[in-house]
Amino acid sequence: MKKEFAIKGMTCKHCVARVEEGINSLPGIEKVKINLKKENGVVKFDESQVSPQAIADKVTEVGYATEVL
Ligand SMILES: [Cu+2]
Repeated sequence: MKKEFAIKGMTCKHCVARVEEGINSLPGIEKVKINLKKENGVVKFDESQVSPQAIADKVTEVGYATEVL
């Protein structure tokens, strides 16, 4: 399944990399596309292995406010 997340507080490509790495560390992640300008991320994942909430929790854990859209 594919979900979009609003991600607030990213200021540079390092922030993007941190969010990407965090999400990619979860099981079942297939594709992560983070957009700094739009302040969002689109994640494709296997919903039998990971939930949208778990992805949002990870983004929060690495330091950014997020919301599942
Ligand atoms: Cu940054």
